[in-house]
Amino acid sequence: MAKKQLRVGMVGYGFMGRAHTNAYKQVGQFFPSDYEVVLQACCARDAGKIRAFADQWGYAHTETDWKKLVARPDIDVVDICVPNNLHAEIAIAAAAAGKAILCEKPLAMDAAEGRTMIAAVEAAGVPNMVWYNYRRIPAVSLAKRLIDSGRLGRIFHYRAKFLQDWTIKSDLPQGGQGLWRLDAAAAGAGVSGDLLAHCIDTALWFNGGLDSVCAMTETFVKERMHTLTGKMEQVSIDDACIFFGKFANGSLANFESTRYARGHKAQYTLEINGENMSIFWDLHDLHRLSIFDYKDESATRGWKSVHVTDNSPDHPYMANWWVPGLAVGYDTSFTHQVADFLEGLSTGKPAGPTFRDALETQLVLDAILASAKKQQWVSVGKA
Ligand code: SOE
Repeated sequence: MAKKQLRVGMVGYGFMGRAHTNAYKQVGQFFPSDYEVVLQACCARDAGKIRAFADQWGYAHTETDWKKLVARPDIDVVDICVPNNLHAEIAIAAAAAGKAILCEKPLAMDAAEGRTMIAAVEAAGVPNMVWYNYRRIPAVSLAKRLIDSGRLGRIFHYRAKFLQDWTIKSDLPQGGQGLWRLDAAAAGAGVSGDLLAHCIDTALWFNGGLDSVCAMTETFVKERMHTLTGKMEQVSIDDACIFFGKFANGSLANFESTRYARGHKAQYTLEINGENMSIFWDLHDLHRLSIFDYKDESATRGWKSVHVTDNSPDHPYMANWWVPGLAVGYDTSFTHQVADFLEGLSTGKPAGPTFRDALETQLVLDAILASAKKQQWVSVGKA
């Protein structure tokens, strides 16, 4: 039977543009579905750069104005992988044009802006999703299954950190390609929105809502040259953010993120401690899940390291890859996300996180920044 086409129009072509496009190219081979994903058009302001990207990755057409891309009748889904301050405008226009939307994280600059995006996609009735890709690392998805099975018992603690070191140099400019993450006008926030957003998304998915938070942020380098103005300008993003919190289920939260942890490139770790079981995961060893099961016999009880590479359905997504024992990587979390999105289109049961799901993370981010500013505990807003 002929497959339905899902014609992608991508806005942006940076690191995430490559990660998403790689997923679109892989998905049909490894996760066959009712849909054929077509790389129809990509868009960026620089005509030469976007042409080179299109040629390298196989997009049929290019545009230099996102409004023209969104208006194209030959596009079914708009993929937004541009700086955070552009998400809302593009998403709202794409929804009005009846396009499905896949939006990079975090959803918006803040929860208020996120709500306008939700109103737009829900009024238009268009499928929507946010690229919180780490949910779909097989070991992380397996952790979710274990938590949902109730085997952990009462949950006491949730702990996560995301450490990097790429902004330590004080002469690194802010603004422009890649470096927009250091410019508050483009990014909204620093490590909280960029890195902790991932940790928060996974935490809420695993352990339910956070009720209140108490945060501390720091900006270590106060001024940086702005690539676009050529002048030294104040840095207003959080370079580091640490927060505590209380989940609605009574468990305690402990989160940390920084781009100043020398030697750590992308160390995202999470741990959840329940009365019967603890689970630990580390992005630097992403196919392993560490599990301590108190119900194991006492003589041999201890932490075990499960290599989540069995090609049985017990190991999420792995049956579609290689033979047992052979790992897949970071890139495939995006492929899995597209596979789930397509399944959601086929079944009518949307895969998460939808824009509405991602609002929960945005509300926690708003509460963290407010708490750090006020130097007080803050209640997390309700969706
Ligand atoms: C920042 O360095 C970054 O690229 C984030 O923007 C991504 O979301 C994260 O997955 C890896 O680090």
